[in-house]
Amino acid sequence: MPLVTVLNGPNLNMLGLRQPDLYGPSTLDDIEALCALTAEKLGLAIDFRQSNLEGELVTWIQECRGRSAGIIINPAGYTTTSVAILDALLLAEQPVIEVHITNIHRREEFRQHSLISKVATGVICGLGVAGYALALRAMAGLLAEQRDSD
Ligand code: DHK
Repeated sequence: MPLVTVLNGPNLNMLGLRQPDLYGPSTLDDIEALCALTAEKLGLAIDFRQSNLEGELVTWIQECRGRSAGIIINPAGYTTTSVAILDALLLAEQPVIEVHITNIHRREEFRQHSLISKVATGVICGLGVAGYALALRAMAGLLAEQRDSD
């Protein structure tokens, strides 16, 4: 089964408590369960992780090279600032889907300019935690296309 790495950036471990009016009531454990169920239906394996540390995320992305088939990432607060995460994603050489729970384009201006989008095949934002399941579906399609063209 192709392995998809699902990475979550800072403060996403606080979902459920964090501004539920914006981010909704689901916890990160709920999102992991949703991803596990969705991946199983799609015939994908997942490695689901969260870190508050930029360097740890960079190391995990480096480890994806040659290990996983695709990366789904909610870079959270590192979206607009992390050249290090951008560079790591570039060298992973696999499809990247960027997810945001909220619609960052309806929020403060400083949230709207994603560096990560420069390397993302696609971006899903504003659809709540369902965005993770949608990203997995899209990733299954991308990986199937890749397999067909090999
Ligand atoms: C999550 C965060 O932590 C914010 O820093 C982003 C994103 C938005 C989200 O919608 O999932 O600006």
